[in-house]
Amino acid sequence: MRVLLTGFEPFDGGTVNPSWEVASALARSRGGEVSALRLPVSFARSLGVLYAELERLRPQAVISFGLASSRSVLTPERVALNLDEARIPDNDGSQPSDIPVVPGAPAAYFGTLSALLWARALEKEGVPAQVSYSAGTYVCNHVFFGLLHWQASRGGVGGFCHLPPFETVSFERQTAALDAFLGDVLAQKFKI
Ligand code: PCA
Repeated sequence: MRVLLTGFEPFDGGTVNPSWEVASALARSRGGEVSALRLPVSFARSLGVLYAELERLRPQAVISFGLASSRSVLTPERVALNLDEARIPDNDGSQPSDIPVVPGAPAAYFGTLSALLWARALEKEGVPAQVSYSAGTYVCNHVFFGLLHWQASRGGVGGFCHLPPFETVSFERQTAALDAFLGDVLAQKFKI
């Protein structure tokens, strides 16, 4: 089974984005069927980069990560909204307001990798986790919605997890817990 992990470049003045650190570390240690893709924090460019890799790789599962700097636990996301509403400019200086991610697409999609089982699996590995019912309306939600929209017609399952800063939950703890979850996904424990 091919699994694609995605993380983001730094944004909002940050120098490191934990989502890319974790995604790339997981892909490095697993290798083979697991690969990682770094996405720009850009409303205009992120989905083009993602879609090119999805076409090339045709992964059965895509697991995406983003930083939620104000959260203190790992939060698998339940839902993606068809809405861009940027509180701050993206890395291109663009700040869309009240526009759809994909015009004419449904108002929302549910993630197709169970956020509930994901959160439970992470807690079992000893990291704090909680299902989130809003991925926000910034670039993370944009990518999650775009991913689920692509998969709705072409197949594959998609999940998104917001990660807290490493000062709150260390790189080692986040990576170890997510690696165990990835093992469950690869062992097809999630009906993929
Ligand atoms: N977090 C932002 C975008 C990139 C990232 O890592 C978000 O939550 O939308």
